[in-house]
Amino acid sequence: MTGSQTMRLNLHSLSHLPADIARPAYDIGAARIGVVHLGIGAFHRAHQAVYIDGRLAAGESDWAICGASLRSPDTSDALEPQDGLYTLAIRSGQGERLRVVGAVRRLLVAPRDPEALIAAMADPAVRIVSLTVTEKGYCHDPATGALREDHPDILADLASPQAPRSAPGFLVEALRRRREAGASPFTVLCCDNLPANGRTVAGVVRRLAELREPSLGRWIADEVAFPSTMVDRIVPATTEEDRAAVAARLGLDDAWPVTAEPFTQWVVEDRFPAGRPRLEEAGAEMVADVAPYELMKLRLLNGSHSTLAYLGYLAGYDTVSDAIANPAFAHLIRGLMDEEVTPTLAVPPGADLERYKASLLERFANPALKHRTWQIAMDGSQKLPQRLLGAIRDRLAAGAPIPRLALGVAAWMRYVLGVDEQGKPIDLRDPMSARLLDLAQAAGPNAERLAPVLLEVREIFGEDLARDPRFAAAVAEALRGLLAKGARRVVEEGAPG
Ligand code: CS2
Repeated sequence: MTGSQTMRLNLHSLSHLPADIARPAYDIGAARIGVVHLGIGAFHRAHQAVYIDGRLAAGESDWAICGASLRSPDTSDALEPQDGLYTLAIRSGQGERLRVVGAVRRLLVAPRDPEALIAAMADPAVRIVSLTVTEKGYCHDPATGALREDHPDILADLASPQAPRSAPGFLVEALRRRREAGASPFTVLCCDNLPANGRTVAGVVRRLAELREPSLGRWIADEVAFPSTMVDRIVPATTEEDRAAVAARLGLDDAWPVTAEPFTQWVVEDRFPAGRPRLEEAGAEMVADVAPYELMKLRLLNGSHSTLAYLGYLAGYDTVSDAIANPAFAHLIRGLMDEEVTPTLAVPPGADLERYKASLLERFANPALKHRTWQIAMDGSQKLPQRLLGAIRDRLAAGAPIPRLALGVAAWMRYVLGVDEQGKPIDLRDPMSARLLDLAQAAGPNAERLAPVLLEVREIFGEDLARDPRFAAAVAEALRGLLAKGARRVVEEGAPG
């Protein structure tokens, strides 16, 4: 616990910071809002906001951020008394660097006042609306990318379009207002780990607009840019321990610091008709086509992450670094990347895949991060398609084997049973958890029943994969091993096949 006597981090106390803590080196009061960000969680604050902070410091004062929470008010409530300031703790085996970030100049809580958020997005000074609302926040079908027109939030947004709940609902209503006012649209910048994220969000937003008003759908299709992005930085959820450690170094309380690894990468398609900050000068890569970067990252980093999360959790490892410290886990992940994923990738211009993969293993091993396997295991139904199933489709099309990719999918199935290998309940967090648990528990711990029942979930596996006998056989075989021997033994004995 942090001491209740300690002063809070905010604009007044900033001057009390010890000299070794980096802080905004610009006139915070002069910064004007140019970006509205939906989903002001830890990832945004450790990633995009840091790039923007760099541009504010360089004198591009029109690009400060108004951050909105679409669900829980907790982050906004923590940062409001801090004038939007928070600490970023960058951690590695070599130690920790702290930096106070000033880019977030205004905070909004959408469910408390949806109108305030729409008005902020409709302000012509805002030229970018960026998003990190997690995969499930787009209300799309994970297998096809199409808007789920039966999603409860989408139904609610169609019934009360002026007081939306969903991210697509806010985008559509704010864009409608801008069109009505004769203002030019903002650029929509998706920063979530979705495949072709700009294109996917464009499809969802256009469809929702069309359902409201066909001409609005056409206007959005013609006028609004949705550049795709690849975002990368490992940002574990903040813990009480992190809060206490940061407060001890600041000599001030920060109710919601964020922790991250040193590595950071942002590859952005350069389509910003309404203008943008010079992100390239803050380290972002502005490119014509993000697709090869995105496939590389989603399949190598996130695919390995999800595989490590399910197998690692089942094997009793609390964090990614604990799991990867077992040489058999590191060997499995290296094999997954080299043998099964790399052949499905196009190498991005100038990238060195060998170096990239070696650096991923080092990043996973970062002992200072404490990135919980349970955290990464969340929302598997939304993550598997782009992380593992895309590579599986490419491998099957090439007639190539998939033992390690199938083991990742089987580990997710074993996890969805909802009890760990010691018989203790698993806190399964997934928007589809009720249905998945029902299906899995009815099938029971039997690979011949469990695998086919879960493969029938079309939102995850699509029409094609469920019917592919090679896929079904590989998953069932891996699942048999997991149920009979447990995850640790399966990994230590070597991947099946
Ligand atoms: C992780 C990602 O939680 C997860 O599912 O795989 O958040 C991962 O840490 C980031 O994508 C890294 O850029």
